[in-house]
Amino acid sequence: MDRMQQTKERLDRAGQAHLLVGAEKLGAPELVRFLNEINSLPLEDLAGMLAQTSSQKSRDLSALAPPNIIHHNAANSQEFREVGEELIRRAKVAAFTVAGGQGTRLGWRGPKGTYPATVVTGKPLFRVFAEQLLATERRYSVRIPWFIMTSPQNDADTQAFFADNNYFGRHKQEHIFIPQGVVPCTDADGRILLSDAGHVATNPDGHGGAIRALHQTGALKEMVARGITQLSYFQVDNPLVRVIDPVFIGAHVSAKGSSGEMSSKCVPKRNAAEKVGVLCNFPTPKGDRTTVIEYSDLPAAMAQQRDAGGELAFGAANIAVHVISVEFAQRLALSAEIKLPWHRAHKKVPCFDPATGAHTQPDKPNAFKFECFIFDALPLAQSSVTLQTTRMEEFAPIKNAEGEDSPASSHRIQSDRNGAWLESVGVIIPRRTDGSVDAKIEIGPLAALEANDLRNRNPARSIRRGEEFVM
Ligand code: UD2
Repeated sequence: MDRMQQTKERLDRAGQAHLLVGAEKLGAPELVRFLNEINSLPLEDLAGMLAQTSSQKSRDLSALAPPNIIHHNAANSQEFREVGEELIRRAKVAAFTVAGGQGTRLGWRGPKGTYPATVVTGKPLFRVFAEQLLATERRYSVRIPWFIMTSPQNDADTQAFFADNNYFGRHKQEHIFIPQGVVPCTDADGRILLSDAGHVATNPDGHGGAIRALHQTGALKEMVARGITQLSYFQVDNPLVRVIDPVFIGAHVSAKGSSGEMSSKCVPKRNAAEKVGVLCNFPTPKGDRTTVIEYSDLPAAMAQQRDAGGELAFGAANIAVHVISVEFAQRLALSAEIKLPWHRAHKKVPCFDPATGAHTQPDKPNAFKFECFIFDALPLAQSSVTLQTTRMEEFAPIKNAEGEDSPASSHRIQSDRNGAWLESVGVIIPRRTDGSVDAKIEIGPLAALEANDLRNRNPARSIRRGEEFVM
């Protein structure tokens, strides 16, 4: 049977026969490409994805409780640090960045990791992370592999950016790019949409697609072969993330009962309305588990609920920084029973009607996009730690062009953090009446990975109001 016939039958079975309407008008190479594209899609899963996502809103949240949070203090930090450092030194830890998102809110045309993020010199996000890795490699005399999840849309541009920048001075072979999968966008009836003649409208399958991508690209096998046991997972949008944090890694492997399978960092929510997921605890027959409730799913009454101390009861913001054990990732990837759930969002997706040849630029949502979220793996983890940190130290994401979580807000937090680090070694820092730092201060990872690293550098001086300062 030829490829066309095979595809037709598969589409018929999946109720998607409309995709081939007008396909006879495509040239031979376009048709081959189109058939390959269709055949690479998870067509058989679509009905299940639709059914599962239509019943999602009925999730019962009444048993949720605030999470058990570990707070840093001098004693446990040192203990965790020693455990984490030992693993880093023994080359057991890899970095893992999810960078396959479309970055539409920021309006940046290239991959988000190429965005100039730092306060004075405008270092791209990827450089900030690479320099942290380089500094960590030097400190522990080790090589740290960096797995970077891209999407089919931005993989080539991402890889070219690393090559053009000579891998930021790190060994080329320590960069492993893994393109994530895509899923088709559908209309309200579950019919797959075309973006153009011979092109299916698709989107990357969410950061939860990381587990599939790690497995299908052979990255998990490679980790096992290299003896890596822990993945330090972070999003591409946060220039203050600690790429490899020995304290967090140590806390994760010291989880009660057994070594942690998947752990998280959190910061206190800015206010009840902040658009972040919150970490929660919920009881299961197997004991308490951790979960993340996305802001859009948290009822307003719960979002505003206060505890006895007046703090938000559900106020542990998920900053999307995790340590994931390789063994757990393997279990998720290989088990037929455990699958991350799909979520769907109603979005505006430009599309093409092969019957009329018309392109539509919708002005209201016309399509469903499907995604999996990595934090849905948390409830599947048998052991998990939630470590609280502060927004100023570790969370200044760049998501929107303006307002909250924008380059401007990120710059303010970066200067506040860097100012506080310098103050801790005696530098005089100008502050506004609201306490924020009144200067633009940048400290590169090669100068300091944390405040303590400034002790030997003796930057003894003061910074003037409005000054741009880089080290
Ligand atoms: C995410 C969390 C939110 C909060 C916040 C913290 C979700 C759904 N929500 O919000 O709860 O914790 O982060 O900063 O995650 N990505 C891919 N492939 C994809 C989609 C996304 O690699 O298919 C990456 C993307 O490049 C980015 C990260 O995942 O690094 C976050 O994606 P997002 O912008 O969709 O999530 P956001 O910021 O709405």
